Amino acid sequence: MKRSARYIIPSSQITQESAYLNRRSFIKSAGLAMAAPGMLLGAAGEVAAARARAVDDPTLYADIISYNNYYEFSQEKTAVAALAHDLVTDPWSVSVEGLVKKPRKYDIDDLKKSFGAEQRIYRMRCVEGWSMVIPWDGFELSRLITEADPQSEAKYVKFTTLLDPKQMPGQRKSYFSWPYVEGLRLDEAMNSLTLLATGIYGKPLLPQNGAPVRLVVPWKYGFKGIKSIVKIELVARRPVSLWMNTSSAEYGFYANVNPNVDHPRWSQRTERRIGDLRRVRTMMFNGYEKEVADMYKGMDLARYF
Ligand SMILES: Nc1nc2c(c(=O)[nH]1)N[C@H]1C(S)=C(S)[C@@H](COP(=O)(O)O)O[C@H]1N2
Ligand SMILES: [Mo]
Repeated sequence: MKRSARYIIPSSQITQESAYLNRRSFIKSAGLAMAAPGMLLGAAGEVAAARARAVDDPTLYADIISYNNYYEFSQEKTAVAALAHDLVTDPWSVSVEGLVKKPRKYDIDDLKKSFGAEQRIYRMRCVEGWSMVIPWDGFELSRLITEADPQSEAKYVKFTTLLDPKQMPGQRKSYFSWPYVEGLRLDEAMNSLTLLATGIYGKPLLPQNGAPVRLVVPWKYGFKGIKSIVKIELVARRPVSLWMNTSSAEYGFYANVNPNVDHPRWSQRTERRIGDLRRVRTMMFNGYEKEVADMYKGMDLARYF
């Protein structure tokens, strides 16, 4: 697996286990053991090491695959994995269409083969106030869009999840306007942080995480990360997402992580990292301000929420 150095959170390692071991050897080799003598020995040392763990260490794989938002299956996070277990993700195709010169329908295996995968460790902040740090495997969406060769009128990208009420029990309820739809401005879609993910921790995506391919936009609230994508369309007009349709006063098109703009029903100042007890401060653009703030220059972020 290729690893790209640029967007890896500096303090993070691949697994919790190796993170722990690496830190021990780092502490030893850097001669820091004197500063924290308890860290290298015994139960007290384990506790101290756990405390020293940076807040940006990756979330345990077990948590990433068992605590999910995927309303097509259930609104109960811990019920999703079992209900999604048998989702058929192969054969699967993703069509790239709309205002492009080279529309194409990719078979999922072709898509993976053509674009490969690199690892990117990103924070994910759900609009509900919890977060994870996920080591994704995927590729930059910009490469797929470039391949499709957008026409000049293309200004937005619209994404659509599989519609299949037979497999997706949540879609048999009409409370939401299925299928799940999301959208990005074309420049957001072309930003090098934006990924199409096909794996986590080096393993193929599981259905509960959006197999076989899902969107990852780390500076936006998690709901923008649409799962199990079947269609990517270049369009001229701003798409209306499922969440905008459901409650336009609560969920806007942009959904940029912003601790200064409250959700109408709760504050967005802090978040709870799954696996940690205490809440931490939520960062502007989820900590990716340097990479993305330019795209929103001059915009009133409370209005375009
Ligand atoms: N199709 C679809 N995509 C979806 C959702 C959903 O219900 N349906 N939930 C979103 C929300 S609210 C979040 S926080 C993330 C959760 O991703 P995860 O379960 O892989 O952590 O997926 C997003 N993508
Ligand atoms: Mo979410």
